[in-house]
Amino acid sequence: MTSISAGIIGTGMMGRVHADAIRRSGAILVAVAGSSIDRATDSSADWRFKVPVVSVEALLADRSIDVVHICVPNHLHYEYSVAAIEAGKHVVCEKPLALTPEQAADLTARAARAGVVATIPFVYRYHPLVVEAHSRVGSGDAGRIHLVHGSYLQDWLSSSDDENWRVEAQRGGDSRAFSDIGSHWCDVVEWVSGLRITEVSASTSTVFNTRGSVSVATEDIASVNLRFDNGALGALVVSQVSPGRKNRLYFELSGAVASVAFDQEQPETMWWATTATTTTVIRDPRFLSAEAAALSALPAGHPMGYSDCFANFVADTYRAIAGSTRDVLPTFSDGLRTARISVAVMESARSNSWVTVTP
Ligand code: SOE
Repeated sequence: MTSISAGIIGTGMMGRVHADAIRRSGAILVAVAGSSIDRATDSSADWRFKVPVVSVEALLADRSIDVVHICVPNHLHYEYSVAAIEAGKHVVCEKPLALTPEQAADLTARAARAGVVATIPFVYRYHPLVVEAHSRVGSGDAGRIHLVHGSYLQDWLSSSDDENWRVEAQRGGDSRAFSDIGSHWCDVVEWVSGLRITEVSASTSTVFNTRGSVSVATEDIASVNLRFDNGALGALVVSQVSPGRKNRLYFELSGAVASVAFDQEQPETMWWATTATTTTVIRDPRFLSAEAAALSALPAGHPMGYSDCFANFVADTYRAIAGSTRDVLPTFSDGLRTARISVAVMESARSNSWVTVTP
């Protein structure tokens, strides 16, 4: 996989995460670009390795670059993705794919027309035990799923002093907490269960109307009831103001035969239970499905985590560029899917009613 050359636009926290994953995949990180060369040089200085800093235009014009990773604030995702696709690049674009479902649909169509690989980092699919849950539920081991519930809680915006571009609707989009992290939860539960969310009934709350000097209209909390296409019910709580919860994505599925639960912050174990038995499944590749074992780069007892699932995702994107695509890979159409769910959630909160998610 060493023949792939990558460039990154964006030098914030996610730019750094992508840079690590690119290097771990064995690809060459050719250059990085940011909103200004000076700022990009400053912010990439702590990446622990030197990457040439260039302008966005120069990065897109560089014929040696096969794939562009877009890690800039949300309002720039559409513009840079269009430019990268027009430049003939494969694209990895951070989520949310765009600020509206219309833009997300347009990007999905453009990528398909151009025949480029276009992926979105719904990386939690790549925890080996999430793949194990997917494979057990997909084989029918849990029986028909009738309940899906959980939460995604963070605390990095718990104080009114906590500021970030994500809180501003202009740069982050109309939905913040749901779009930023609720989208991950919906993606992972739809993937694991094989079900589709058909309707949502949501309430949202903005705990701090101002943060520092910024006035905030985007939601800190979303509480969402769900209906799935097989008749299953669900419930999701999303919050970025839950002290002590750092990045806790938790889901639990109950089926006719078994239940399964996973906590992103404890990714070395998964809970699997029937009415007669309760099991803590350990990430030991010797006892997992072939698909889950394949993502388990380390033996049991050598903890894997967030950066490993991110590296698995980037390596899989590059495998697709090299011609072999696997079912797990989240593409722009998955970004479009979650954009449609986000819009339904926001509409439901506004109208105080159940809203159908565009299929
Ligand atoms: C910030 O909320 C953030 O970095 C998200 O943007 C990521 O997608 C999530 O994985 C961790 O939290």
